[in-house]
Amino acid sequence: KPEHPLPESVSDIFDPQRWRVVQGFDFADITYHREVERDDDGAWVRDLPTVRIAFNRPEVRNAFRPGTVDELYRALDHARMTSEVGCILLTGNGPSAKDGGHSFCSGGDQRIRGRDGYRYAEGETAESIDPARAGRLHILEVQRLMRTTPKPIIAVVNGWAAGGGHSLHVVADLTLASREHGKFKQTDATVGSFDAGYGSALLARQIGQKRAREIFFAAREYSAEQMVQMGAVNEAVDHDRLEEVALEYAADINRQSPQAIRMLKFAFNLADDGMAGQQVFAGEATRLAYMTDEAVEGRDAFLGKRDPDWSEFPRYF
Ligand code: S0N
Repeated sequence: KPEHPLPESVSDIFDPQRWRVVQGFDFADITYHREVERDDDGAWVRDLPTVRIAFNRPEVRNAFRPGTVDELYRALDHARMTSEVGCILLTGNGPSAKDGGHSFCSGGDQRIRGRDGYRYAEGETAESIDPARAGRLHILEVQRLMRTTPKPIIAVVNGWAAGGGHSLHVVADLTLASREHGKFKQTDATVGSFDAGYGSALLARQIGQKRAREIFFAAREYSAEQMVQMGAVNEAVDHDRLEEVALEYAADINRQSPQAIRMLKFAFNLADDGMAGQQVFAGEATRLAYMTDEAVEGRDAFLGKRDPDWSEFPRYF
């Protein structure tokens, strides 16, 4: 039986009894936990199907720098490829030890954004930086991975969702937000950036053009309750119960057929993702088709150098 000691607490609403650290990673800017069942002494009993990925830079309202985005991508991809995982919670650790502020994510770390378009890691200069990597807005790759991961992702907004952090909640499949500390503000235009992809266009699909334009153009602050009323957030939850309620949503999702959830997620994405969305949905349809006797007959006929015999397979109508 593997030993999974109780993890260190990483946020005010994190219950170490319900999680273990996912091993094999050495993350600096995020944390990655797997839901577990433990006995009364805190000993690990078994893994459960939900994972928790969290920004871990509360002193800068969980802003992401290039290394944060690399880590986020790796954790998400690991969750995507772990068959037993059914649902992913994306959240922020904290509150900040400096001033007690709560944050989900405040987007790109503005301190490392150079006038030359580069994003600098600590210690890098214009001379030392690899130009091929330096200008990448690879948070957009994370957004695409969130869309193509065949498992629901729940944004658990425990504090500020601002700028690129606001976009991540938009891209997530569901959003739950702290009634007391969940705050939403699309600051892109304030700092001269603009998520002209999912962050804006998908938001307009979700809540309508007028509201989405208001959020981006005026950069006002909204509460969790206001976002629920607009249809951008599923539920505003008492702060103390936020992760518990998120795990309840995840448990409901995990009780459903994985195949049905996968097909539904990709069906919801299809129209907005255009031909790329069609491709992802079609890939799943092909996977299912390959499991039928009809498809096996096609393969066997080719390998047997004979004509396929379709006579046993009805033309469903
Ligand atoms: C979130 C806000 C509204 C919270 O306000 P509050 O509670 O008054 O806290 P502050 O005192 O403002 O903040 C506390 C400390 O945290 C630092 N900080 C906060 N956000 C960031 C940030 N995004 N980058 C760097 N530092 C941040 C504050 O400076 C403060 O530090 P101290 O205590 O030392 O003074 C408020 O903080 C706010 O508006 N934050 C900025 C939100 C924002 O505009 N984000 C960027 C928006 N654009 C994007 O995200 C696009 C993507 C992007 O930019 C990007 C993506 C990947 C790679 C690079 C980039 C890039 O282009 O840079």
